[in-house]
Amino acid sequence: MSDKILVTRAVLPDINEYMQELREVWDSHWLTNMGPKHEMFRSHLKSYLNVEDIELFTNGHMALELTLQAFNLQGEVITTPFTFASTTHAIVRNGLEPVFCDIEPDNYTIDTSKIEELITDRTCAILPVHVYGNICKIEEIERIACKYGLKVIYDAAHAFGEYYNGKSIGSYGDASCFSFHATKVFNTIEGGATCYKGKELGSCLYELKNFGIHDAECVTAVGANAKMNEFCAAMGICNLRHIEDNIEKRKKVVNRYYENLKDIAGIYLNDFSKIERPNYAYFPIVIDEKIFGASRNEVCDKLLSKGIEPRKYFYPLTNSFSAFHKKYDIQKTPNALRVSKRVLTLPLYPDIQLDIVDRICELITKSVG
Ligand code: T4K
Repeated sequence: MSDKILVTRAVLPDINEYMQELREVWDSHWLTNMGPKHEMFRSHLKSYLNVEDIELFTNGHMALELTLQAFNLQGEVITTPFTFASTTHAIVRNGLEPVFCDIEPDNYTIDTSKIEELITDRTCAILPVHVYGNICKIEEIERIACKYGLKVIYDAAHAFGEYYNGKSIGSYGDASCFSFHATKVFNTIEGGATCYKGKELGSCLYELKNFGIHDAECVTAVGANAKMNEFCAAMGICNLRHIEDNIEKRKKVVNRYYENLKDIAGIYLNDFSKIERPNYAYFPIVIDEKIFGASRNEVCDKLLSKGIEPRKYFYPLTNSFSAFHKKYDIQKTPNALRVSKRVLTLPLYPDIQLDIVDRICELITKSVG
């Protein structure tokens, strides 16, 4: 498409490997509606993620939206605004009210010390986000949820394959939702999944992604069409074979960024050492203009002028979206506001050349003055 270095680059298997899977799809003429590739991928994924059960969806957003629907919630959901539009939209599209909690200043996940003050008699759930693969304070969230009888649905879109306390990240909460979008550590072109426990919830998720159809003559819910098709499932089967290799390559890129940027005053790096099995999904830097000497926007513009496209994930905050007509006070989430104005996510994908990483870091350093 261009010689630009973009924030990420979709990971693809060898085309022949994918063609081999597609040949079977061609032979079967079965393209979607939970076909053989869907079932095979689901089974491989369940064992890779080491979770009790899993349901596939057409994308990560529908996994979130339909999982919320499956719990039949009403009222308020405590969440964070430092995330992709999807998290907040999934709440609002279910007729629920997002209540925005601030984030931790250092790992950008929900600040659990501020959750309880937001709980009202209308609170029904907490929807925390493992931003950039940084794991939320799970024990504290569980303690609060248990005390107030709340559901916990994790947005684990960035946390594919990660672990916490020896357990798969997908096994926490009432459910955890992943994204397999083209831009993610692991992709199925478009795709997503919900990890859950219990047959009843499983049947509900299965039906909700297929219009709420229970059987040919019985429709029990107003569901959506959110089924993963066979082409996406086939991509998942292929990409899953190479996931460890790709994460290892990402690690090398992250290490190189670290070597180059770790001692620069005013640039704060994500602490991957705190993650049990990091997937190196994103490389965010937070720039303090007063100390570093140039602002996030100046650094971004400098890189853009040289054909490098970092992204401001996640700016603006979701609670400031014009879609909500100033309904939410962004001053109530000051850490989120501060980070969103200072964060820049640098290019990261398995095959990015290390000399390009060096060049990006050099340009960042030279942004000053
Ligand atoms: N929750 C969270 C916390 C999320 O971050 C997301 C998605 C979701 C939920 C919802 O999951 P999904 O429904 O999307 O499965 C991208 C992704 O589209 C989105 O999946 C992701 N988060 C978000 C953080 O980033 P954009 O609007 O920035 O994408 P775009 O098209 O600008 O692409 C970014 C870069 O990726 C491009 O510069 C180049 C590269 N790219 C992109 C595409 C589409 C490729 O290399 N190949 C491609 O096919 O949202």
